[in-house]
Amino acid sequence: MDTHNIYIQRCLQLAKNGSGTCYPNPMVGSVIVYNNKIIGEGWHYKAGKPHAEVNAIQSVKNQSLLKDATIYVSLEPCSHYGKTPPCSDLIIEKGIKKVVIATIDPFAKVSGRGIQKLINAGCDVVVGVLETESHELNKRFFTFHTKKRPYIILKWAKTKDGFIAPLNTQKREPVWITNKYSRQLVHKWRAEEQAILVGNQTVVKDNPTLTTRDWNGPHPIRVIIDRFGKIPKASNVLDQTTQTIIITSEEFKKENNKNIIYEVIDQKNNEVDQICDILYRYNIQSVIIEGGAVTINTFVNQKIWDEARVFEGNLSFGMGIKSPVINGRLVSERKIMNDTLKTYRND
Ligand code: AOF
Ligand code: ZN
Repeated sequence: MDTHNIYIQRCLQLAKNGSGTCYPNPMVGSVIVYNNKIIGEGWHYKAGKPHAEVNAIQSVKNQSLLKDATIYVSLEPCSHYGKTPPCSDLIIEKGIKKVVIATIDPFAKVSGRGIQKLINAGCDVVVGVLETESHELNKRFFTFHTKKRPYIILKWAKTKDGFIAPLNTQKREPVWITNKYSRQLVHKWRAEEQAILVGNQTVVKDNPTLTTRDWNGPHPIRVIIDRFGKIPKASNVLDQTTQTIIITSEEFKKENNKNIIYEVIDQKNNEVDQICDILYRYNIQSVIIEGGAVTINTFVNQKIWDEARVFEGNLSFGMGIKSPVINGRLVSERKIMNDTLKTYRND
């Protein structure tokens, strides 16, 4: 393996220490190498706290070595005064002359400016080492900043005979297709994303809570598409226990109250675009869409999704609502007891 790859690999590994704490900032790691030895390491732990490069530089005991060292970082060093001062200034000030970067920062205030500052100061800059891996690590952050919409994960469960739900269930509770282990995994997934979105029919038929009650993690923001004011007042999603956004039409908009906000879309413009714009406005970097068929198909038909996680349970319905069909790249397949989980990417 190329030495640059080895050190960037280490940056990516360090970056993951910020998982779950550094949001909405990306996970970033940095190492400082002198004479083929790592003399300093750091990562970005929390938004508002020092960036990876600052921590790596501070960790070097003999600061006089810095001027002959190389700094590796998994994201372009920043050039702006955000919650912290620019990392590219610090690198220049410390006299570090070689900088190896995995990828450009997609954040508009930085994007290329950090690299330009370093080059202008006479640094030798290499960009693009393990770029794909670095994008993958921060797939939500990159999608949010480059596509101006959240990273979209579609999730559904289908029966052996290809149905997502039975026809006309009268009861206001879900019919479980998958086993309890798969269902717990979904709660873990919910804790990993910033928002969870469903359509009104899922709320009407299943009365879901859309929380992470089977997992120890934060609840995502609930987003309900209810253009025609169909969801009953007593729905669990209206219990005000966690932040909820109801996307509706002007005529069905209600007064906002504790934890429930109404957002309006119109009939004239594209529905998916309007939903994405609202989520972007709330700085939601990722959303898991859990149904139902109509909502998932709306995103699938417009090809606006990034990842699909599809369970196949052991049950058959004989008839029912057909599972969505996607045209994506199968990236993994595994068993969860008697369920099969397939993951697809839309790239
Ligand atoms: C870096 N190194 O470790 C990270 C960077 O509000 P601030 O000051 O924390 O800046 C946040 C932005 O800085 C964030 O959106 C992203 O563009 C960049 N993150 N940059 O040089 C780091 N985490
Ligand atoms: Zn920075």
